[in-house]
Amino acid sequence: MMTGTLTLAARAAYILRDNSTGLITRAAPALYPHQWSWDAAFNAIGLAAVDLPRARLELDSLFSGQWRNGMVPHIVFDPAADGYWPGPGCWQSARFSEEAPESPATSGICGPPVHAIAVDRILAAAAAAGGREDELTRGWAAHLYPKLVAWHRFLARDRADKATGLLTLFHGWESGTDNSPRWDAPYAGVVAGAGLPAYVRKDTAHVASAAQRPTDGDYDRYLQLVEEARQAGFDAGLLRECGSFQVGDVLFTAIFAAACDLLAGLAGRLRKPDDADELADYAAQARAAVFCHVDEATGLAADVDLRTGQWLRTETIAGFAPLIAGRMPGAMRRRLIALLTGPRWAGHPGLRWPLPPSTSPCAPAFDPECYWRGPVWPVFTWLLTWALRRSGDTQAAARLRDASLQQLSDGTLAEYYHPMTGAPLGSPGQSWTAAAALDWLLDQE
Ligand code: 2M8
Repeated sequence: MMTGTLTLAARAAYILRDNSTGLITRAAPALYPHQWSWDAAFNAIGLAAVDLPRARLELDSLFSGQWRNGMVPHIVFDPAADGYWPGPGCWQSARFSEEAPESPATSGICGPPVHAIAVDRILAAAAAAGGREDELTRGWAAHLYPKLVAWHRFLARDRADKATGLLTLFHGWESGTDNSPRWDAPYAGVVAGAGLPAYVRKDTAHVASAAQRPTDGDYDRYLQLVEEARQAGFDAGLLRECGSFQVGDVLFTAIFAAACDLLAGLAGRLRKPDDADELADYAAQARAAVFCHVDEATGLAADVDLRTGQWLRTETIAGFAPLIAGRMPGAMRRRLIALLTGPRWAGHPGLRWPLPPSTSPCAPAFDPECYWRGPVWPVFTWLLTWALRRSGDTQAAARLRDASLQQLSDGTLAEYYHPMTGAPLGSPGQSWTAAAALDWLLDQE
């Protein structure tokens, strides 16, 4: 291992320790002082490389916020933290839904279901460590397993859209790619009502330039959707009737497919054959839905605006969803990898490093500085390397990992990066970026 590599690993481990409250890992030191659902899973993956007990604790504390209906909320709030808006007082989830726990306070929507991927990585790290840690971790996974199954059942029951098979989201935040241009058309139909309570944004105070964050108009619509969700008691049935934002998300569905495969494997090892069959069935249905939404013209998967039936064809990173779902037909896989490494994506000549930006530089909506509209997100690069390795494309995965480690070598471990200049953007010391770096650097496989 080179000294630079060791230094970066130490820096990443330091960031994860510094962002810890002792119970949870804050998604970022100031911008996001609470626990986010998919951040927690990625953080647990990074932690597994250095501290297995903390990796387990990370998911345990997240699942302490699980709702009675199985939903894992997109934020579990730290009562001691301040400085984030919209906080628990805005959501008031337990007041509007009997499904929500009184404590800890949580948001009322969910996030991408990457948790079974994290459990799989933690189990692998524990198996490599062997001995007592391995035994403890296997016991822990058996204990967490029913909660994971309840989460997956919630998604299959409440969120699978009957017409498309895609999982339905009622807020762009549920996708994790908040202001991505993939949602521009459906958001155009969200009208911020006159009765919207006055609010003060806090996020822009924590970044170098407000241009790196969503606009005030975006936030009005975000808040409008929170208001709608509260009025519907966060109930999917009601939101399907009246929600002004309803999309079938190919990336979320693909993540669900991959996570169901892994959870089915765990069910098998725990001798729960009926669960294993049920989960394998969810995986097959989700995967088929993703593959059915690959657009012949672009080769990318397209989300669907469920209120209009319109396919959303903007070239965003979510279009690579079939790679994440895995087990795609060979021709689809080859086309996607050629696209990913080609001039519309990681092979674009203007890029600082050959890494796929969140929106193609060739798309009219591309904005290299603004959040999910163009910058490179290292955690997403990690997800792609994980998927490529899973499908046996180890060389493509290694090239992305190496380029990403170059990108991270200044030690900022930022939330996202300018694709052309390589400048760090958003929050410095973002936990999931540190976690991705650690997993890449200390990977034993
Ligand atoms: C971002 O989202 C939050 C809202 O949930 C925000 O902007 O305030 C997204 O990047 C999301 O994917 C991520 O989980 C969260 C914390 O890192 O930040």
